[in-house]
Amino acid sequence: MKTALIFGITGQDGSFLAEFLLGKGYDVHGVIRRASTFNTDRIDAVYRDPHENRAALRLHYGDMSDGTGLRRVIAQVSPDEIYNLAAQSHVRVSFDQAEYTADVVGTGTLRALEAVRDHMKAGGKPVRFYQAGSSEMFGAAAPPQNEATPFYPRSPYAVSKVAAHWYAVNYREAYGLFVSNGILFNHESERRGETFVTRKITRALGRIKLGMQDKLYLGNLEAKRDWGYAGDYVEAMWMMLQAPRPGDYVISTGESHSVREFLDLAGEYSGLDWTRHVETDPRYFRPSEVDHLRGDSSKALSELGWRPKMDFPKLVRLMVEQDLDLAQQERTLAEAGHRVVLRGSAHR
Ligand code: NAP
Ligand code: F7E
Repeated sequence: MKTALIFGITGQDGSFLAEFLLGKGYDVHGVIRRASTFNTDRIDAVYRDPHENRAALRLHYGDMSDGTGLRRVIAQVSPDEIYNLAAQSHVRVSFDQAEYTADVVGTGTLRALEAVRDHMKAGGKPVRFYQAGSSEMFGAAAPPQNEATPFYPRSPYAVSKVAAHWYAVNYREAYGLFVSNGILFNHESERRGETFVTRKITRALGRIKLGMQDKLYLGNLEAKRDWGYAGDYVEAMWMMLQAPRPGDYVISTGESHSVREFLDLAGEYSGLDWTRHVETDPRYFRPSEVDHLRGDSSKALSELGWRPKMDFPKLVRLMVEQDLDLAQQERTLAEAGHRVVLRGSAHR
């Protein structure tokens, strides 16, 4: 039985990956941040109280800004595989919190790699390391983007991911570590954070449909993204660590759509004319935007046998239906006198 350690297990991808690895019989350990409120919603369904069961999923406190803690967790868990998914992952927020983003995303990755290097040097068992890279690293480079496309990052987030990418490459070349970079294009799901544009849209349309909200404020509707499904993408992460050699892989659908096209389809599935509800708010514009991302993942297909399973219309439908259900639950609560807070538009 293999042991995996996931940094960022409470995030969208971390939760899908934890379920995927548990399904494969892994012992899964995850690092969570201390927060004043519970932050494990996405993994609660697979978490079992360790007092009651021999739990296959165990959680440890840690933070990418705290190298000592990361070392301690790695020594204690002695994992076969580490997945570094932890990040301040919001591009717009990274302009407001640039130093913090660099520390967690860039230097945080370096801390984890240093810990792995020392762990193995001290006689720990070999560790395979997955680094969560991003299509944002391509930024202004023209589509289609593949592993040979030069990076042209357009935000502090993207610059930090480029640093993390090159740290990973360097530790592979300098110390022979098994480190793979996934260069993942946008991937969404019913668990996507509610401040990313797809989920912000489907959450709002669900509430608008049920009469709980009237307006949705958005930024640039012309940006194009290559949107896939998170459940498909975590499988690619695992495949990279099962390959005979480490490498860097673009993971994408090969199709791009604008935010406007996402709205068209989501509006159609919700039975709403979105143009009557959406307004532009410049606070959601970015100081420097990424206009068009469309990936070419033929290397992942030929070397790993990976291809996406869910197409764009299915993804949009899944998110719309899920968020209509959620809105229905909220309305039921509201009608029963509970206070329901609609947060969507207050955030980036
Ligand atoms: P996400 O939902 O924002 O999750 C990020 C995770 O990182 C959460 O578990 C978060 O913990 C944790 N985290 C944040 N700051 C941390 C810190 N200082 N120390 C330890 N953990 C910290 O992101 P995601 O969509 O699952 O993405 C996973 C990874 O892939 C990220 O590295 C992201 O940048 C990258 N990526 C995502 C996409 C995409 O389209 N989703 C595409 C390319 C790359 P809390 O829950 O406590 O906040
Ligand atoms: O924006 C535009 C916005 O925030 C997509 C992260 O997972 O994927 C994600 O980064 C587009 C941008 O995702 C709003 O300007 C318009 O052009 O959903 P997003 P992102 O910036 O592409 C990459 C691959 C990552 O690695 C990141 O971690 O939509 N947009 N109006 C808006 N975006 C937001 N968030 N909110 C708006 O109101």
